[in-house]
Amino acid sequence: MYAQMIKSEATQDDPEKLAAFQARIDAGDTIEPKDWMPEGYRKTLIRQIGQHAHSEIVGQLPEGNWITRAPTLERKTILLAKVQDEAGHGLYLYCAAETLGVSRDELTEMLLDGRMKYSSIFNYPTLTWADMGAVGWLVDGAAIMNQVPLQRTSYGPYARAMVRICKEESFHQRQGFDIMMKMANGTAAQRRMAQDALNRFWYPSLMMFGPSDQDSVHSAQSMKWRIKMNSNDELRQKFVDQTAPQAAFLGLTVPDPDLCWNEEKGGYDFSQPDWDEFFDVLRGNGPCNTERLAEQNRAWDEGKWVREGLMAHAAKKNAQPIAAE
Ligand code: BYC
Repeated sequence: MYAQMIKSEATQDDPEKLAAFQARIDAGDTIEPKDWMPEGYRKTLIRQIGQHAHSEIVGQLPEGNWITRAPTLERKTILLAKVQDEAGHGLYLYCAAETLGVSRDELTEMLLDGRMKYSSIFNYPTLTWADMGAVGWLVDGAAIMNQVPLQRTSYGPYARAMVRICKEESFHQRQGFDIMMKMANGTAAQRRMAQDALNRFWYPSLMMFGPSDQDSVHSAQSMKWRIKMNSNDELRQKFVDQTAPQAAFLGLTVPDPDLCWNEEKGGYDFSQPDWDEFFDVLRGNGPCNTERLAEQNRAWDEGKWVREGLMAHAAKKNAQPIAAE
């Protein structure tokens, strides 16, 4: 739907303005909210930043699931802080999207009624404590791989939000790897849990980078506008190259019999995820889609009185005459 809208509106832009805009992008300029921009550029940013913000918010659910069951007080406080960080990332990103003329409420409503997406990864359940390790190590690891280049994206508010997010995500990845180290070097039962978590999260993590380049609808235009800095397959390859040696260091086996170092290309060969499963999850048929959206809707409905109270308070305050000095 967005793709269609973007295409039709992009053609309505003045060709001279479009050429000048593209020249700015090609010269490495940063685009700021009040600058002229093609309607397609604005809409693509709203889609991508909004989807990213929603991912941060929905991403709190699988980890929030383990806050009350973390094995030690230290692990509990660290996990609590991580989940709070994700909420913060959502806020930075919603603020960046708001500079494009869409309100946070509008974005939230589009998430809640299914018009906007969030990352496929969060439709998978977190079944054991080892999953907290796998999520930090693999999911945050994949997020960083995608987000570090986005610090140089062409839209200023998005690039600046990404700088702060990346700093925090790096810490998240380390805490996940730390949990995996503890489990992988623990008892036989802990090692089994660590391996099981890797088995379940490996392919869903590869899916986070989006469909293969040949099936990616938006990559070509987004890369031309520097909204995306790399293609989906490029980032997936970098992720596998970084993560496979880490799995070996943990003494765990990546659940891919075809994974092997290819000297000639200077990277690993690996099996692709099941793309039918990926598109099915996007259509709403993943293991947790219904549960995640129901939870977001419940939180939104239950928070209504708070939002209304705050708005009424703000309106009353603004209506008060300013006291004379
Ligand atoms: N999940 O043309 P394509 C995180 C959709 S988590 C769901 O390649 P694009 C976190 C795509 O939207 C990470 N949908 O699209 C970590 C499009 O559908 P629409 C969040 C996906 O946009 C730990 C269609 O498939 N990060 O931060 O060029 C804890 C065709 O794809 C997915 C970001 O969002 C997917 N995995 O590339 C908490 C980073 N992949 O919209 C939180 C910013 C594809 O036409 N986003 N689709 O209906 C991006 O870099 C890009 O949007 C993507 C997709 C690489 C994800």
